[in-house]
Amino acid sequence: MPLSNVFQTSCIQEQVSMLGDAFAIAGEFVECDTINSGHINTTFCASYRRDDGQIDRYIFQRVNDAVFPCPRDVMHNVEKVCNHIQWKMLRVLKSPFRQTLTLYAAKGGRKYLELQGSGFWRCYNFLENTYTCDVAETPRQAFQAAQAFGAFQQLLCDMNPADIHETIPNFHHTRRRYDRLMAVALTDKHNRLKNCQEELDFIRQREHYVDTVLNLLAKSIIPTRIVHNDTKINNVMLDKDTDQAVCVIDLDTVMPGTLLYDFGDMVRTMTSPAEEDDEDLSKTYMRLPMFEAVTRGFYDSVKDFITPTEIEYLSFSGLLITLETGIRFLTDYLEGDVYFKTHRPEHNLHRARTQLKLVASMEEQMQQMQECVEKTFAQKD
Ligand code: GN1
Ligand code: MG
Repeated sequence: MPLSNVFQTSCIQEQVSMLGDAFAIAGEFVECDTINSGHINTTFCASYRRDDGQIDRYIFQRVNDAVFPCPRDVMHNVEKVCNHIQWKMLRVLKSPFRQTLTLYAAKGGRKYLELQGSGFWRCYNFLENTYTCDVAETPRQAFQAAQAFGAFQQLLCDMNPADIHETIPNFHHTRRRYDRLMAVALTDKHNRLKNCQEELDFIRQREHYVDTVLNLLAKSIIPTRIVHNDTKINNVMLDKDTDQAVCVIDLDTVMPGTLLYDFGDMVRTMTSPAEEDDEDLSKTYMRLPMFEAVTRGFYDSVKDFITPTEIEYLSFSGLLITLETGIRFLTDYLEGDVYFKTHRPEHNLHRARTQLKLVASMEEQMQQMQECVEKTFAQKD
């Protein structure tokens, strides 16, 4: 039976087992688990037993083509970035391949498989003895993750921007995100505005933030760089024994942008002790020691190329990206949960609330955050 037919008729275990063959994976399929941490793509970890009994694991992922209108462009970018990083690791850093993602080729040699009616699939190496976390439990984890995202940026700094497609145009265009929320609130198609008027007002009172970084970019006061654009703490694999960062993952949104977007999203996801969707808002706040760890880790990797104006806006970027993410969750809530995967009623509203709580907490501590950045970046070594 052709693979695309299998996908229309069978259970997920059977579907994933068939993928191994399409990606020329050696061995017999054993089992697969769903990985539920991402909000966008569908991800499985599958294991295969080789003839000598050894079990190998692989990551299979279906690219969400509602979010990424052109998955071929996404795959083009991911492949370019993986190749560039592998080349640099080997040629410049002389490091082994553990730190890099490898895409497997599918039938025909492309690094993805297109199945009629079942979308775009890719297969990555599974990084053994690593883990991800949704919340930073120790400053070491935050330091390691921030250092890794900084190093990722350094690795990409000599990539040709013409090699990278803009897979989601205006991804971090905070002004457009804000205007879209206001437009969606006005129509209120799902009659949900009554549940989030307070949140909408909170955002409206912060409209003056939304153009700040866009203006810096437009006037070339800060440089446009190729950045990761989705630097959630769970997009770094950490070593199970040492907590050392091993590899940056989720390369789908690598696009031109600013380093401030990456720093900002780290502050958003590494400083709060609560998960992004925790309904108990008293648990969400900005922890200064974690902010210090993020700042030190990032400093360690970017100190040689970051510009003074970028440094000046680092702490503000935490506030901005957290507000922007709150705006995006609230927009999706009002639109009827069409973008982010949700796992319970009001899930997007709960997510939006944590973001806005975190914004308020950062506003209260902005001066300390700023002092921490200045102190860290004033170092001589
Ligand atoms: C999505 O794919 P994932 O779960 O790492 C989203 C990010 C948001 C994040 C919020 C393509 O990231 O932009 O910041 O959720 N990715 C896309 O948790 O929209
Ligand atoms: Mg992602």
